[in-house]
Amino acid sequence: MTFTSDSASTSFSSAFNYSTQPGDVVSSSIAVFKSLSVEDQLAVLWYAYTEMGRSITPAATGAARLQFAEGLLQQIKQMSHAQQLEVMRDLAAKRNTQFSRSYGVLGINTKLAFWYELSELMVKGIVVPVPAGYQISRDGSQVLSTIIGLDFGQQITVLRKVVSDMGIDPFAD
Ligand code: 45D
Repeated sequence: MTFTSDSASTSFSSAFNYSTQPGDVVSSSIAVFKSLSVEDQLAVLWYAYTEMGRSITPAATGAARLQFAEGLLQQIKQMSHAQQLEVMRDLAAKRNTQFSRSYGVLGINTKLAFWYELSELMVKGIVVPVPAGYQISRDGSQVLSTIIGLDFGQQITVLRKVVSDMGIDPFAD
């Protein structure tokens, strides 16, 4: 047996062993999140941020990697609220735009830092707010409360996965 298949089966079986453990909640949260409408995905991200805000801040502040997202954030700041919403919808819907392609080349932590910064800009009133009466779907509220109930490391795992799947990777076929 080659080294490669050996180590592959090791990681597979350890994933299998954890299948009744919280890892299940993490992967089902990711699956449910991806099945949501684009609107609900954005709303769930926002509400997750409002719940997690205090725990994220120390980890995310001073993230030097934000410099790689600076151009995109500057563009967002120049846009109308309607355009800002359109850009976020394009990212979540994986619509092939210049913005989605620029986002796609960012590293995962930079993508997280980008969304974190957007939330901060929302708090400051620079980025379009979620409408006060926005009605989130049942699946959306369920996945949101699941995410809120996860420990911080699991929350990061879910968030990394969902934001890394947004946008367009210009180098993928
Ligand atoms: O009109 O670098 C709707 C660590 C409805 C450490 C809408 C980290 C219609 C390393 C679509 C709802 C890994 C900890 C409008 C970093 C409608 C490191 C509007 C982690 C207007 C960075 C919706 C960082 C809108 C982390 C505007 C965990 C929605 C960062 C906007 C987490 C939603 C960041 C936004 C999160 C959500 C950011 C902007 C969760 C942003 C969420």
